Amino acid sequence: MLEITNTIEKRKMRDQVLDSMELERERGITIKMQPVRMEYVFHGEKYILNLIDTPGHIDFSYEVSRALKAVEGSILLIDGTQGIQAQTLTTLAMARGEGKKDSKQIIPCISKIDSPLSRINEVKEEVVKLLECNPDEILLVSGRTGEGVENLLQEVIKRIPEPKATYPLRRSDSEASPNDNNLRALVFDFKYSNHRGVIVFVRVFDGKVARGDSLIFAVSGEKFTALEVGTFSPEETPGDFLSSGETGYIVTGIKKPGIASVGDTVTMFKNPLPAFEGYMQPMPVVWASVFPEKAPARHASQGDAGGDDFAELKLALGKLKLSDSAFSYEEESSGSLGRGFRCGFLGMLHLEIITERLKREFNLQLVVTTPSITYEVVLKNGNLPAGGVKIYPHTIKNSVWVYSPYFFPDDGNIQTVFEPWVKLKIITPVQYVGNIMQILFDHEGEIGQTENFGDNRETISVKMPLRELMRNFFDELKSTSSGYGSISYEIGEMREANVTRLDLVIAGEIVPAFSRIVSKKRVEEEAEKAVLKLASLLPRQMFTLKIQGKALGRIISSRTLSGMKKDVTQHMYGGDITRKMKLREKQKKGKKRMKEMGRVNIPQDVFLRMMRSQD
Ligand SMILES: Nc1nc2c(ncn2[C@@H]2O[C@H](COP(=O)(O)OP(=O)(O)OP(=O)(O)O)[C@@H](O)[C@H]2O)c(=O)[nH]1
Ligand SMILES: [Mg+2]
Repeated sequence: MLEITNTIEKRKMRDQVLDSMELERERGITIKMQPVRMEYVFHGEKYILNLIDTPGHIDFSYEVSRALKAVEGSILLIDGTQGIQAQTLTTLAMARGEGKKDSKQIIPCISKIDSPLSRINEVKEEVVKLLECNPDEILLVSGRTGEGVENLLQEVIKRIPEPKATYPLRRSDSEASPNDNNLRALVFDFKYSNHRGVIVFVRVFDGKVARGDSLIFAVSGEKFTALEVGTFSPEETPGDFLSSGETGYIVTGIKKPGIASVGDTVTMFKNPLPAFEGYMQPMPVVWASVFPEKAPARHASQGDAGGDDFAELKLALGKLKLSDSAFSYEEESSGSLGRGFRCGFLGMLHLEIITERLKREFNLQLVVTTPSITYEVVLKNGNLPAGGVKIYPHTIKNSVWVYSPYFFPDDGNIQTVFEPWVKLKIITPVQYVGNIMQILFDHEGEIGQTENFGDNRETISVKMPLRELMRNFFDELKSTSSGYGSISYEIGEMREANVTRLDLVIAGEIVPAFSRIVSKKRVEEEAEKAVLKLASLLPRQMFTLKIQGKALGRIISSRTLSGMKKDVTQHMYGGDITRKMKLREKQKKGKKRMKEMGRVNIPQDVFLRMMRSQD
């Protein structure tokens, strides 16, 4: 389990993930769950264990929640050199199925016991405190030396109940024809293969499924034939059938996107049974727009802006979506950047990984806009923004959900704005608590409980606007705590927000990609910072250029970039001063015309650098 640290480490992390994906073997941070089936003989009996490895990083906790529905219990692995991290608390809450009836067995386990840096006894104390368990229940393992692993497998067999069918069986088997097998399998993940279409990863709860069976998705209603069934050992290994209690895959041959979805239930076409409850669709937390870098030619024929690059990007996004069900996107068009896509991500690491995959795997040159979040805006009148909003039923009257800063309504049309808050857990060594309190204060944090957490560490519960969390909070926390603080968060309630749209204006024109939502309290500071940054990045033009920050209906920050001086009089030695002046006058006029007619050409690099770390 790892946490976001500073920017360099973040980049390293992203690269680790991508490298391991390229190698097709997991060596870096896990971002996708990985099912594995293994056999184990214990006291002369053969057991089949269906295991799923899950990611530890907060952005991918959705994977954990999905995997949990497919299993009977879980192993909570705690790094013996790190102890309990903030993320452990979130994962644990999920594994316990908080608020649900069927809480499942959890086996606490301390790993890396071979390492001289392990603090086994202290970590044990933390675990006892957290789980309110007996110290003897905690297992010790090393993935490196293999110590304790056999014991762990045996404890899984002893402590985790064996899978049971969930659907009531027919009164007598004789009543059943070969076709009405009570199959119910939960789709907890899927992937896409060019040749074989969608391959769904399933946990079979009831009945069994064999190759050639005629099946149907209970929710989407799509019928298909099982072209192949098999298990993960850990590679996909074809078999004759999958039966109740097993985890495996079904090759569907379906090539249309949007049909297979996680949480759907696979059942027999001839004997369809009710669907499982399914999963909540994860809400994107971070939004950013992605455009092909080759901006459309200025006067490109209408409707063809972006050309082939756009089509390629569209294809690439479709493919990514087929291996990442939590990723979402839709088409949008922006004046200066042409046609692109508004994409929703589960967090910043998710965003970085998707955009990097687009570049590396699909060889696309992209412009990615500054990430932003969703606001719910209650309008004064019914005048809807021109785009970039969603209207959901059953929400506040006259309200729209804005997920594109450029479309955030003008202040005059806003009654109230609501924004998402996050519930934050921080675990830190006690000596950093003072400094952390200061940055919490700077980020509008509402400090709740603080609790001593054994071994001179402290847990702090905080509520904070998501907007503030995104304002470099992770990096700041990591640096004030010398890297020892860890954070985990979940999205909480919507609260009223005091925010406004800040536009950047270049030569009198708003550049939509640079618009952002900022706290009204910080609007001046933010405007000044953005204008200065843009001024430092923009190449000098032939003419004088104004860069302005505009918010609350007025210009609040402004810089002028002087034009490049090309001395038109240079070739004239001495001579008549009035002739020189005449020439300069002429040049001035020419520049004015350029300014009026010519649009400022913003190099793509400037977009990228403006986006990179807002601070
Ligand atoms: N000394 C020692 N190092 C280990 C052990 N297990 C894992 N490591 C190292 O710890 C690092 C992280 O291991 P992973 O298995 O990727 O950890 P993880 O919990 O799966 O991480 P996420 O997938 O990001 O949640 C790697 O560099 C491993 O080589 C162990 O038992 N002992
Ligand atoms: Mg892992």
